[in-house]
Amino acid sequence: MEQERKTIYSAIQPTGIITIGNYIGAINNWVKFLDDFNSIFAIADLHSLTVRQNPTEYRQRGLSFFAQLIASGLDPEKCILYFQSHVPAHAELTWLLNCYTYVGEMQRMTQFKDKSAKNEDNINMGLLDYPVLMAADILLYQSHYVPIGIDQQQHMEITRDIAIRFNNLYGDTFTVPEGYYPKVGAKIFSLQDPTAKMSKSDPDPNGSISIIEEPDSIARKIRRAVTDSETEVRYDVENKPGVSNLLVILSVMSRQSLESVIDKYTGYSYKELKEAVAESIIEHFAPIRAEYARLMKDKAYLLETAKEGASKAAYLASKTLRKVKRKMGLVELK
Ligand code: AQP
Repeated sequence: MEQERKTIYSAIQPTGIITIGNYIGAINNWVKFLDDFNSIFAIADLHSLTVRQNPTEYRQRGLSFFAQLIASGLDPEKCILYFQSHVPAHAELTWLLNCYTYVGEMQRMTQFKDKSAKNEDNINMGLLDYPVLMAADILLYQSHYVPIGIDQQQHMEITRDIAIRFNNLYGDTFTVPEGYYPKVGAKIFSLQDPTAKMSKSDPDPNGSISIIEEPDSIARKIRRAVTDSETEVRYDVENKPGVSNLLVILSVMSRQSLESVIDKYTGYSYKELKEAVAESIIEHFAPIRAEYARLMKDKAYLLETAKEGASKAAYLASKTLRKVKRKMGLVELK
């Protein structure tokens, strides 16, 4: 029975804060999959080295993110949860796949262009190669589905291209994965600029909310959220992106369909909507905040869990890596 289960894989970079955007677009779906899939989740700590990190903060943030994922419901008994840097196969497969990926393809990636513009003095090879590392992450585990936000769709497509290209050359080697995007909340927008993605590393703290944020701060940020010059609530993504974003957040946070939230709040004042949104976020994350605080007091448990996760991931990854090397004609040691 166990062998028939499909595999899901996803990861999060330990930069900035885990936002309600990351939660709604990705983590919330990871949790829903746990019981029915072989589930593998990583802290993508090699990916975020493409941007300069302060080592002391980076180490602390890595562990904090790990605890936030467990607190969000990623029970390590039900999934493999690990740090990407603890499984060397990711870097190794990246090199091998680099030889099947074209520079032009990488230069065309929107994220590469955006991040190059933001880091003009540090357009490093890692930034260009980021999608190949992501392809290696996913393909190492023969993943069927990758639950992610819509911002990662382009990288998902290149992952599929690389897998298909390799399979065409060498015969079936990789499962060709599919992106899985939530029907509601695939892209949560900044509270300060509702046309831009809510971002983990937004320098404006009022644009995003962390999943472990203090209730007072959540209420304040929602009160200040940018809407428009009208006064009544209406769902209209084109003309009222701020209000529509709040309705989407309310729907996921209160575990109600978007339709029923729209039905209920259409015609309400912005103040009333904002109060309901703030309350729903505070309520949704209260148990997660409490569990996070508890976990952070038990560093030994976190490190032991990370070690066990890495060892399970490394075992699976090594099987794919051996297969890839064999197909490519690298000499095997018995
Ligand atoms: N605003 C969002 N709405 C829905 N899903 C989102 N995701 C990210 N932002 C939103 C999804 O969260 C997962 C982890 O993404 P990531 O680690 O690449 O982080 P990020 O938030 O996308 O990072 P930023 O904002 O670009 O900041 P940096 O990289 O500078 O730290 C992914 O599944 C993503 O789709």
